[in-house]
Amino acid sequence: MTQQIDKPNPSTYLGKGKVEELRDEIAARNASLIVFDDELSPSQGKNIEDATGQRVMDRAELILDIFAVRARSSEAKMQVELAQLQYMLPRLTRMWAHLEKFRGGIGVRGPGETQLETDRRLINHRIKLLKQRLGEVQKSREVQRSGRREAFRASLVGYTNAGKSSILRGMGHDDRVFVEDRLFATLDPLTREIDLGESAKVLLTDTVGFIRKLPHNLVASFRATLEEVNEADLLLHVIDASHYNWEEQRDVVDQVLAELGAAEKPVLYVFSKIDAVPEEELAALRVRIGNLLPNSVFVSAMTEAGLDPLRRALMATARKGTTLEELRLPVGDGKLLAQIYREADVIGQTTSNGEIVLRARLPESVAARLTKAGVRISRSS
Ligand SMILES: Nc1nc2c(ncn2[C@@H]2O[C@H](COP(=O)(O)OP(=O)(O)OP(=O)(O)O)[C@@H](O)[C@H]2O)c(=O)[nH]1
Ligand SMILES: [Mg+2]
Repeated sequence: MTQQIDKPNPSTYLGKGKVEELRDEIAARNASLIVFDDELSPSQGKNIEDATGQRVMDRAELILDIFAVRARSSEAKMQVELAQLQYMLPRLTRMWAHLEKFRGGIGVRGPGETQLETDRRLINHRIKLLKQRLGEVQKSREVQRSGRREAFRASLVGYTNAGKSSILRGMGHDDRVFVEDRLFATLDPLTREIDLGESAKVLLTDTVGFIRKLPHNLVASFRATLEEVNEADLLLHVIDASHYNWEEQRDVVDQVLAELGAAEKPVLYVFSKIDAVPEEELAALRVRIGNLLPNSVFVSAMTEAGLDPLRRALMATARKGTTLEELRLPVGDGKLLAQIYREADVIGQTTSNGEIVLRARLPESVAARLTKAGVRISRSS
């Protein structure tokens, strides 16, 4: 059911006549649940329930429900529970009414003020506890993260179902990455080390998908997870090129990124699922995007080669900020030599005057560490 209206009615969202229409519709269809594709205020939800006699769910509650079903890790579960409790708090009176109805008592009185107060206190207590625990999880993750600070990091972000996990799966050759044709298949961030070849590596992180009108509680409680985004050197904004509405989806993602304080991050736009776009359309899209968003690549996760443009772009970016150096170390220090090959992009190796001389690309941080380990480094011409 839709309605043209200047602005939603503050007490019933729909206009008065529409509410009556809705009531008739419910009776005619014998419906037991009403879902609104928008967020309702607590009183709007209650008033519509009172007027129709049926359970009302708004967009936020529905999204929270889906999240609750998908949550796997204890962190994701805590984040969802926190968001659900925050959603519930101002709606407690109504939630109680459902409970009473469910028990089926005739003339059962409401819980009364004192019971409501108790519940409110309990919920507030639980919210505090969850926030505390999530804070601890976040701290331990920061410790983990500091261990991999040296590496070049990229985060996959984008609208839900855009193909983020498929890209991680394809790039990492890892079938354990969960992919499914459903909303919010991924809730927990997942990081894989991706070998780009020529000893260039990137830490690629998959994140929860965004959606239009994402409930605010949810954004807030997933902030810790999405901090991965703020840690990244580069954001890979995945856009489903086969979706008729990809432009709006892109705007939504940009908005959420701005809310997360990540609007200034370098972004590479990754147009995905191009195998599902008709050829002429794709050609036109490439031309248009080439002018609009020059820093973009077109990929498909369906074939190995389909991801090559992304590999090349990542390689180029990973190389920026690295310089070509000449490295000298004593012949025979196999351990040090192995470390160099592991951490730098070695281009050539010779021996001169009892020393191994390497030409290699490496970031400052690695150069500093190798110098400490006994390698002599000078800028190569
Ligand atoms: N045709 C085609 N389908 C794809 C491609 N990449 C992903 N898909 C399909 O799109 C759906 C969503 O893919 P996911 O990788 O799970 O998407 P996601 O962005 O991780 O989704 P969420 O985790 O829910 O946010 C799945 O059914 C995939 O099989 C592609 O390159 N081509
Ligand atoms: Mg996913």
